[in-house]
Amino acid sequence: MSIALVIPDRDLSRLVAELNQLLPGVVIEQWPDIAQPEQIEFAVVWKQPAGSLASFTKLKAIQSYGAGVDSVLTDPRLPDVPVSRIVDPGLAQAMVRYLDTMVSVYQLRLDRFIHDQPLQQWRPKGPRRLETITVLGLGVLGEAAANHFIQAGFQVSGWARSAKQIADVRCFAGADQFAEAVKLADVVICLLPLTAATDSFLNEQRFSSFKPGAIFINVARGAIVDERDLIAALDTGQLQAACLDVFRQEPLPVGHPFWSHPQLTITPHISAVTNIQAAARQIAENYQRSQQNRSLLHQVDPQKGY
Ligand code: NDP
Ligand code: OXD
Repeated sequence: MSIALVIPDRDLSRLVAELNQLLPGVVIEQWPDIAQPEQIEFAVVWKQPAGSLASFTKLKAIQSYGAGVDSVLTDPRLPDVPVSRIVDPGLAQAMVRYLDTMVSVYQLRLDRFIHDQPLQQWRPKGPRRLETITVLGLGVLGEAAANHFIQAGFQVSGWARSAKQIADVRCFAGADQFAEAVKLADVVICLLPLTAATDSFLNEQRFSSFKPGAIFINVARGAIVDERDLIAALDTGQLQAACLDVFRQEPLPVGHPFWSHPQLTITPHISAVTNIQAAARQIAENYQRSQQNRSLLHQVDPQKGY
């Protein structure tokens, strides 16, 4: 009856303390210091090294320590057990707050004024007119974002794999309807999962479907975007600006062209950070469910990749 935390390079003391309280008597071990791998029945993982779960021969379930599972499912030696992810209203709230803030930043042209400050340039200009928003991905986070921007008075479209009905949101589905979904948007927000189908999906061809001069915000995964094509779209003015919270390689390497691009605003993957208490409650619940051979909360479909 042991849980392994396979979450490298993080201080896990608060998570361990929460889990000890919620699951008294259950042994919590931290990878790589796993005394008896054959006793591990439940693994909590985030960017686990490939093959690190392979020695857990009694594993019943895997819990991602985040909302995304891309880094979990790409492990070629992942045990064949159910995988679940964190779904937390607090996480959605944090994401909506970040997106709302960034849209205000662009409305007020703060991106330009912050850029002008070290140059000592005084270039006043009125707010940008941003009226239409398209959200790519209408899952837990995308739907929360779409609903928020409807309430805030924007015209909102959304795009997902399957058809959706969300009050006041123009919903589009499937690759055939992508261009239609984005063509009128002043701001396009990416909240897609990273899967085989979305890897490098936002490339030159897709950016060319955007409204000329659109603003792009990526809070999903860096690898959904073709980096060179994004820079080219900024350089030609097809995109007037972009905000990136996520990157193909994190931390974003020193010297990467994104750091110094004047039309880019960068944040270090902080738009919606996993809340330790909320995550611990879901981990405890799913651990108990796995012990009782019940289905897990927020289980993902490995075939779809999310
Ligand atoms: P969900 O799984 O709830 O939703 C995913 C959405 O994307 C669904 O609407 C799905 O369509 C759609 N989708 C998936 N594949 C495709 C495709 N090929 N074409 C069109 N639409 C597609 O995910 P969440 O909303 O919870 O999270 C989204 C992502 O946000 C996570 O995967 C994670 O990578 C990222 N994230 C980033 C954080 C950060 O701090 N930056 C924090 C948390 C999450 P359908 O509904 O039809 O299945
Ligand atoms: C997540 C993330 O997927 O933090 O939860 O990116």
